[in-house]
Amino acid sequence: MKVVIALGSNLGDRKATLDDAVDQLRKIITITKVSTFIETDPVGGPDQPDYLNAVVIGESDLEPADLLAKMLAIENEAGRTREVRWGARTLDLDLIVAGDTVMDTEFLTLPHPRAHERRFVLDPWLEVDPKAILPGCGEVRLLP
Ligand code: A4P
Ligand code: MG
Repeated sequence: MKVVIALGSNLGDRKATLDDAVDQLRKIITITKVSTFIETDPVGGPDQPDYLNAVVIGESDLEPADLLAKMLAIENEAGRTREVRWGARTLDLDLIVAGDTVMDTEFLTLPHPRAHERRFVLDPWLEVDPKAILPGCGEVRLLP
């Protein structure tokens, strides 16, 4: 199953955190593409530092819920805490797409419900996959 994971960091040594997260992700999925790390203005939430964002594409046989659990463990290892929604974070890992799975449970919504409206996800994703497809939304296009 093809999986697309978005990475974001805006606290601490952002580049080192993302490099390390990619290494950790390599242990749970077969990574085929890693985008450039791009600097982005924060979207939503309180006043906070700029983000470094990236997208990783890979292959995985894990159930999406199991994959998400492993991603949350990687976030925790990176010192992620949750005080405010959309607040600053050392590491955020979002599962954007898992094959053509469409689901909406308390813990996991696929495709990621906000991915299609976020340049910090779409720009790096299209860089590594110009033919990207969001199940239920069709071909991924750049926002104006
Ligand atoms: N969850 C459900 N579906 C998913 C999914 N597809 N992938 C649940 C990942 N998690 C999913 O997430 C809350 C819960 O969502 C998880 O426990 C999981 O069970 P979280 O990471 O604790 O909270 P969050 O990230 O603050 O909330 P949310 O709503 O996921 O925020 P977003 O939409 O990820 O936005 N600006 C820039 N420039 N760059 C960024 O990376 N990120 C955010 C967070 C805001 N602004 C940003 C950036
Ligand atoms: Mg998140």
